[in-house]
Amino acid sequence: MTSSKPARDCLENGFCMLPSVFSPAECDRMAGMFDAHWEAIGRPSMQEFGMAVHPLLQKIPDMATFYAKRQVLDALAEVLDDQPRLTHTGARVSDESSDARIGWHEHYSWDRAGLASRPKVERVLFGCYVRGLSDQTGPLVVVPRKLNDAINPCPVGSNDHWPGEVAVSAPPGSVVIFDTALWHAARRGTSVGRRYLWGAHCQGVGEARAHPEDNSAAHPRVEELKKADPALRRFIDGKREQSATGRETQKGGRLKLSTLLCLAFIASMGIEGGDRSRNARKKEPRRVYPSGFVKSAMTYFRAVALSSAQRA
Ligand SMILES: O=C(O)CCC(=O)C(=O)O
Repeated sequence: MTSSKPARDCLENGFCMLPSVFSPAECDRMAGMFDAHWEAIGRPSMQEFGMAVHPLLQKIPDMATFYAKRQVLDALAEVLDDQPRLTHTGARVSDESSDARIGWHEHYSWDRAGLASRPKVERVLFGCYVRGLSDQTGPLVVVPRKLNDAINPCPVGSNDHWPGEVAVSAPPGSVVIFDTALWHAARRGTSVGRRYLWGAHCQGVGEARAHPEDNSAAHPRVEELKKADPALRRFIDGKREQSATGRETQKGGRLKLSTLLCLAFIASMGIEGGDRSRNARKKEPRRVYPSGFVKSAMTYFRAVALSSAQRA
């Protein structure tokens, strides 16, 4: 189990916030894609729920360019304690004419009896709040929970204040990751304008259970983008990254530096080249360290780079 802040926050509170993951220019591009989609489908009313876009990657496939953001993938890997796999994509665009609130709900859907003993968060949602979260833009509201807490019934009306609730605030372009077991709601903002939320559900590659909200990202344009971005391909296809030694890597597919150095050092014992005859050894004693170590480390890193390039 990891001690990164996102993972600790999710274990302790059921959610974490990654501030300003996306730049203002990226946020404007996202908003532009949603505005263009709204035009293309005949300018639907934003009343009640707003414009729901599900599955997002089938409706606006170019949004896939934002899904394999390194910082988000790393945090997901820490929270899930496994390499993340994309299982659902969706979005909601709302404005001042939409409902004042989305009522309390959670997305757990699996056997609740297992919550008390589960060793980790098995499935999360992540949402990117393009214009941020505040009273003005409309906050996400959550009831913090610990990993092994039960999901108790909502003690208040769906749109009522829940004692202990927390309104999450975040700057534009931030991402909130939260446990599917977290009770949450959302409020309309006090300002005029569109509130853009897009995101996903994710599980670890090792978590095979189906979920009623799973949806597909299959689309020819997404296939093209996957070819151009191996991280996106791994995220959508849920394939573990292979290391240069052919072994599956864990979490976000990254090998730890300490592991690489150890392997390189062990390899250095057998890679010393040159003339090893008795005479040659007499003339110039064999130097195993550091030259052999450096050489084999370079060989190993070259193999890692080559294997990454081949996979790409
Ligand atoms: O609009 C929001 O901030 C909440 C979204 C939500 O309830 C959900 O993604 O399940």
